[in-house]
Amino acid sequence: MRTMEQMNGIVQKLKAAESILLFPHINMDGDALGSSVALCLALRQMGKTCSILIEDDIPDYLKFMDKGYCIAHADHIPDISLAVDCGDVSRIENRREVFYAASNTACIDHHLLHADFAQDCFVDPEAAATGVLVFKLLKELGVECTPEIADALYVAIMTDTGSFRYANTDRQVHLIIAELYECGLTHVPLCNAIYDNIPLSQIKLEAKALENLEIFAGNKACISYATLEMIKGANATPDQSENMIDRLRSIKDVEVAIFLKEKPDGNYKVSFRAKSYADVGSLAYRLGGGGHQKASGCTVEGPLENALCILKDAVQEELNR
Ligand SMILES: [Mn+2]
Repeated sequence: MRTMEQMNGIVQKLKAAESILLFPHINMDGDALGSSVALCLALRQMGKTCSILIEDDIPDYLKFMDKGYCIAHADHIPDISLAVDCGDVSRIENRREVFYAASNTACIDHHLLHADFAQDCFVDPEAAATGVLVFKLLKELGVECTPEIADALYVAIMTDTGSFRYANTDRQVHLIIAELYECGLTHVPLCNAIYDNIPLSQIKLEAKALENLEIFAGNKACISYATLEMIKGANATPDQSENMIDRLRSIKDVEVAIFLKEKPDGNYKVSFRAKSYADVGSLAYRLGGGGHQKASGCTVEGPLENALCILKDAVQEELNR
C-alpha cells in the first residue's frame, strides 16, 4: 500500500512541524479551498501556525468559506509547504519561490497525471476529491472533526463529485459524508451558498454563451465560449463562466463538452467534460493540459477561430478512438 506509506510520511512531518503553509491550486475550486480550510482548521487545532497562501481571488461563490484563513503574502517561511489538490507545480506558479523556501515540501492530491514536485506526496488518483484524502489524513492526525471541518470537507467532496452525480462518486464517498454528519455537518446552507446564489450578470453571460453553442461530431460533442468582450458586455467577471461547462455537459446525447474562456493575453483557457466513455483527461494531456478522465483542461492559443478548430479536431479524434 504505497498511498498508506505516503500518508504516514506526511503525518509524521506535520506532527513534528510548528508552522505549515497551504497552497491550493490557482483558479481555486471547492475541493482546493474546502480541503485547504479543513487542513488549516485541523492544524490550528493541533496548535500549529497555519494559513492558506493564495495568489488569485477566491471566486465569489466560495468567499463565504474564508474566515480569515487565506493570506496573499507569506510573512514567514514555514516548516512545511503543503500543496493541496494540485497536480503540477505550474498551478502554484507565482508562489513557487515561497513553496520551495520551506525545508519540507509536501502535496496532497488526486489528479490522474500527477507530477511529483514535492518531497512527500500523498496522491491517490482513485479518490473522488482531495477532500477524501484530507478526511483520511485528519483521522491519522487524530484531530477532532468539528462542524466547521465537516462543512469544509463537504464542500470539497460535493463540488468535485458534481453533487454526488459524477462517476467518481462511490460507496466510500457516501460513507465519509455519513461520518461528516456525525461531526455536525449542516449541508443546506452550504448548498444554498454554492448553487442558489448566482448573480444575475452570470446568468446573462450564460445566455450569451448559449447563443454561440455549437453541436458537432454527430451530436456527441458541443462547444461554446466566453470572450472578454462577452464577459464585459454582461457586466460579469471571468470566473462567472466557470459553471457553463456543466450546463453544456447536461445536453442530451452529448458525450464531450468543451468550454473556452478568453484570457487577458488573448489565448483561451479550455475546460473539458465527458459523460460516460470518452477520456478527456488524456485528450487534455495531448494538448498540453491535464486533469481527470471525465474532467480536464488545457490552454489553447488564440485567435478564437483557431482555438475552436484545434479543439473540434481533437475531440472528433478522441471520439473516433
Ligand atoms: Mn479536486
